[in-house]
Amino acid sequence: MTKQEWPAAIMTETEVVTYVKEAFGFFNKDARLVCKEIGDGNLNYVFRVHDEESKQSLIVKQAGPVSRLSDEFVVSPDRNRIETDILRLQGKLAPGFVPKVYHYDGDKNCVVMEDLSDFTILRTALLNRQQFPQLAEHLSTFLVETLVSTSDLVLDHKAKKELVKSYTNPELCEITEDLVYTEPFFPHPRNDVFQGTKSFVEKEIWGDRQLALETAKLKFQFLTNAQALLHGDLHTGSIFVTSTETKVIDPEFAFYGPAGYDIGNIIANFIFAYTNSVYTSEGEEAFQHYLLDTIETLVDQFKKKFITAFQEKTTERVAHYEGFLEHYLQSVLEDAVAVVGLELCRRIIGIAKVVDLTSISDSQARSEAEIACLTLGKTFILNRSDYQTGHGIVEAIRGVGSY
Ligand code: SR1
Ligand code: MG
Repeated sequence: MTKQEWPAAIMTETEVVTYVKEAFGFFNKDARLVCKEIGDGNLNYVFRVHDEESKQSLIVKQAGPVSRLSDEFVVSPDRNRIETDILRLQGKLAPGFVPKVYHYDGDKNCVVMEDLSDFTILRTALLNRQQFPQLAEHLSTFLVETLVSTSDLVLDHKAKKELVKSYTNPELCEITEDLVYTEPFFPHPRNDVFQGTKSFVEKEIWGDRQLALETAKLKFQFLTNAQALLHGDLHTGSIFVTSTETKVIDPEFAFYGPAGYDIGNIIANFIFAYTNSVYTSEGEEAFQHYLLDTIETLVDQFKKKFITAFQEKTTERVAHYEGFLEHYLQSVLEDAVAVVGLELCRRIIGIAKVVDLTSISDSQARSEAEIACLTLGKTFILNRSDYQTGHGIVEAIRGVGSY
């Protein structure tokens, strides 16, 4: 399907009100509804609709034929069907960790879901130095429950292949293949490097042939290893939090890929929050300690829960052979560490930035912060098999720059 053939009609706020009243029927016909477009992501339109009287509310998320970031990215609105299906599946595998889905409309390419406006986006909360003591527990549970139960360890292999078909997501995968695995590692025209960071990137990233080779190996791993059903874009902007709850949103990049991808992605984004604190503020040691502790606990709890889930849920006979569990877990962690490195590099060199770094207003501090992340990213890509514990990963972070 070409860009021109896709239905492009993004609803106006007024049309969304009519839609939820008439087509979907969640509110009373005479309810006084207020609608506001609140999307701040790179791809979709997100409308919050609320009834001023009853205080009931919901979210309508609509997919257009191109990304909001740039119409260079032509992306199938089928991502909305994938998002709906995976939210329903994750709601069963990891109850309480995703928003409820009320309705999916394949003609309008929209999904209607629970409004989480009592929650805060984790990236914003961390930039405001808020702490969430249960975050690592919650995220390690979510990761293990969604990754192990969708893998060949647990599922009948024919049933799993049906899921692989259903979650084939070529356009969204192509974005990741390009923006995460390819463009950042050579002088691609779409890259956008901060002036003070440029000479480091030219010499230490683009000039390093061993690094290029390792990214090629990792790209082929991403292209070919249909290991588990991934969220596919699990950064701190895809997580909503309160002091007691964690909800994972926005799984439109979902597909069958290497299980380490989601784990590595979230760790890298914790490192961006940590970097923001180190390079913009004095006297935030307690907050920085919290973030490093969250990374360490996330990795170690993931390992612990993974071992339990593997032992309790694995149905594949040969996976019980002595040594296989250790082999499997080690390779997942190796992939995760590599993805930490890729994500650290691509958010600095590539087109899709993170506010944790772009908001550092002092130019020298920003360059130093970015170079620290790139140095760490390179280490994690090149030496990915050396980090098998939360402590090891945190020690590597502490060993770089002003960290
Ligand atoms: C064109 S989309 C750019 C980035 O935003 C998404 O959240 C993904 O991370 C993607 O790489
Ligand atoms: Mg998103």
